[in-house]
Parts: sequence; C-alpha cells; structure tokens
Amino acid sequence: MNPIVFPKHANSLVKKYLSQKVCTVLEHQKTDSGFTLAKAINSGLKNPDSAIGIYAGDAQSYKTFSLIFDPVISEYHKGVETLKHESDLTEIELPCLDPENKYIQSTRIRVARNLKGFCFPCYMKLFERRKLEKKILSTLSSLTGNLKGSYYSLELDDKEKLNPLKTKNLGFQKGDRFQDAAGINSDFPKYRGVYLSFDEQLMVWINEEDHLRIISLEKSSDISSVYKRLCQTVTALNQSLDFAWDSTYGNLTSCPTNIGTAMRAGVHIQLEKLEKNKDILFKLIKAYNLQIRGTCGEKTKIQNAVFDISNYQRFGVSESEILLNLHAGLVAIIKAEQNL
Ligand code: CIR
Repeated sequence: MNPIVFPKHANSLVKKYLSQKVCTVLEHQKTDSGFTLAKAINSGLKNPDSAIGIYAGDAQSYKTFSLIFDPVISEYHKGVETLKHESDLTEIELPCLDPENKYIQSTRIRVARNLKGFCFPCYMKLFERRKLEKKILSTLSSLTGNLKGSYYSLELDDKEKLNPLKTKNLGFQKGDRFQDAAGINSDFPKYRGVYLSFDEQLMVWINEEDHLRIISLEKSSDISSVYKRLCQTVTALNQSLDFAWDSTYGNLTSCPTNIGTAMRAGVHIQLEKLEKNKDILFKLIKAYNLQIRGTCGEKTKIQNAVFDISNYQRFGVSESEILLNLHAGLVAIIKAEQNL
C-alpha cells in the first residue's frame, strides 16, 4: 500500500486521528467482504475540505477499523464518553411550534437504515444493489393506510414525463464529490429510486448513501405528527427487513456522523431578522447542539433567509431526546426572531 499522505491544508477528523501507528495496524486489515482502510478513507484523501473523511463499506467496518472510527465518532458526537447506544422509537407529544406557519415552512425527520448481510452503498456490487432494491420494494408494497404509495425508479427519470422525480423535488440526486470518491455513485442511477406515499408525506429512498433513507415530512411545524408517521413506517418495515445494528454503535450507517439513532430531525424555517443578526442565531444553534444546512441541502447556500435547522448529534442520545432538544431550540430561535 502507498503511504497515506493527506494534503497539508486538509482538516478532517480522519486526518487528525490516523496516526502512522494506527495506519500500520489497520492497513493490512480487511472485513469479510474485503473492505479496506484505503477504501474507507478515499473520500477524505481526495477532498481536502472534508469535515470527517471516512465511510464504512459494511457493518463490520466499525469493528475492524475501530482504531480510526472510534476517535472520529467520539469527537463528532460531542459529549459521548463511552461508546454505547440505546434506541427508543416511541411516539412523543410536543406542543405545536408555529401554528400560523409564520416561520416554519416544513418539518422533516429521516432515519437511515442498512440491511444485515449486504455491503453498504460505497462498496456494493451491481448485483447486490439489484437484489436489495427488489427485497425492499417487496416490503414496501405491504405498507397500508396512509403509508401506501408508488415507487419511482431513478432509471426511469428521462423517459417518463409524469415521473414525480422530474416534476417534484424528491431530493434524491447523484451523490456529491465526497460521496463520489467514497464509491457511493457507482453504477448510478441503477437500482435506485424513491417510494412516495400517495399523500406525499412519506418517502423512502433506496440505495442512496444508505440502503434506506426513511423520510417523513409535512408542510407544517407539527413534529409529533411527522415523527408518528416515521415510527409507524420503521416498525412496519422492520417486521420483514433485518436492520444492521450494534449494541455499541446503534444503527450502522455509511457515514459515522449518522450512527446511533441515524436520525436527522429538522425544519425549514424563514428567519429574516436573524439572518441579519447571525451571531445571535449561531449562539442559539450552539447552545442547543443543532446544525444549520443550506436551503437545498448539505453544503448549499441559504436562500431567502430559509435555514435548514436540525439536530447535530445522532449518537449517544435517544430519538425522544433529539426531538425535545430540537423543539426547545426552535422555541428559543422563534422567540429571538420575534424580539428583534
Ligand atoms: C465530509 O467529510 O465532510 C463529508 N464526507 C460529509 C460528512 C457528513 N456530514 C456532516 O458532517 N454534516
């Protein structure tokens, strides 16, 4: 193996913790499916502006390469002293945040899940993607009531004029250069697609960064209702799909920022005054351990003062703690906007 040399200006967590000593121990290790350290860190090597810079190629990667994953996880998921995770998917009642929809345009909660026995998307072969899509589609077809919907393959995109992938923004796009270098885009767009419920409040992305991204969304600020739909879907799917899970790391995901709950709960919120007083907004974001993303997704710009605000931490906290904390943070942010 060539010596691993990160560009001088790279500032990723993987660079910080991949000492020569750790490298020497890990460079000849392989998971049972053949995933290596070189493959895991390729995204960080090719993209010096990576914040994290490492992806898991299968469930076993977290244990095989724990010498590098553990310190990265501990630093990203601040406050996690000993690695351990317990999950709790019980519904929760929270007061409505913005009943007149003055600030919050939409609420979205997603969880990532991967299936036991399959490599993760950055290391999947074409036949595995095909097998996985088929398996997940057969489970989705058993959803009932408001969870019923249709599947739109990304492969149909150019041919079908009425395909919602063309007419609506369902969010599933080819991965960015970070995901590309990790291998997540291989054979794109084959065997990828979006399941959309008829009421358009549930989406399931198949074969994106994780095998499944289960997304519940509403054009309201009703976190409890959005979460209830998510819990119903995850529970229903889990009856026939075996999710990759570990008692230390919780749900196992491609990116170590998502392990644990694998949940990102957030809103699109318009904050015209706070946009001009970003220091106040940033203080509140920090105080409540939240994160801001751009209007159109991670690493995009803020348009029209619309911020995507969500939980930062997904590991070492339970799902209900995430939601309570998000709710409290948004109450404080809306109050600050009103006071300006
Ligand atoms: C990076 O290392 O910057 C990318 N692989 C993306 C990491 C995941 N997202 C994040 O930290 N918010």
